[in-house]
Amino acid sequence: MDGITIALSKGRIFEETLPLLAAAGIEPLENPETSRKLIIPTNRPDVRVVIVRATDAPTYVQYGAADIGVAGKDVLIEHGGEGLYQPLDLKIAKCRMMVAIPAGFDYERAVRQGARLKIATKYINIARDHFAAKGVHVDLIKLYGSMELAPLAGLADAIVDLVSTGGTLKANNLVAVEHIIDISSRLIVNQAALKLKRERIVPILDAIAGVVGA
Ligand code: PRT
Ligand code: MG
Repeated sequence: MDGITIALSKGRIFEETLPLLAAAGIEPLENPETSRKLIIPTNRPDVRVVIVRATDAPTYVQYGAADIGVAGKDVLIEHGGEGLYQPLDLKIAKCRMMVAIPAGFDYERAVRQGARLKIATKYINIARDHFAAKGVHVDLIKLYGSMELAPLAGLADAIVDLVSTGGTLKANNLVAVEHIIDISSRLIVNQAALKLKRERIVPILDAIAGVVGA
């Protein structure tokens, strides 16, 4: 496609990216929460938005199926960032990657005693690096969602997950014991598209940089 394709996920990333696109003069013509369309036209005939799963945004941009996208730092670390230019921290969809345990589990003591811990997470790479740096032996159990359930159901001793308000941990009687990394979403750009469609992409990047204060 000769125009510009922007990959966004539904929910918080779409909502929080809207004002940034508006600053670049781009307005999607439909709301993905109510429309079932996966390709959404915008007020600019040469710009369209494709709706992808949050974890798939880097893949679409890496292979050039989208020129630009938005992805959480969590998703980018797990993906590896190959083929992606990451010019801007958009400072949206902010949260923290944490280790959490069931209330009452003496995590510090287990770590001190060199226990081998079972950790359930969607973020295998982040969790592996974190526990390796601490010298803690872990068995990582890959999950695709509802990590909070794992310690309650006896699947794991602890989880590595994102926390924003802390409400989900609290509702499930879990407590955060370690902060791994602060997370926000970044703009990602296909490196070849940036060269080939420079005169169209750079003004969009500049307008967004202007509103995020970069
Ligand atoms: O939901 P789905 O399975 O479709 O995909 P997804 O979870 O990957 O997408 P989405 O839209 O939920 O998240 C997109 C991005 O938003 C993530 O990649 C993060 O970078 C960012 N983000 C910011 C969050 C949160 N805050 C967040 N709180 N992503 C997930 N959560 C979840 C968290 O996993 C936990 O289950 O919300 C729950 C905790 O929230 P609190 O407010 O109760 O602490
Ligand atoms: Mg989600």
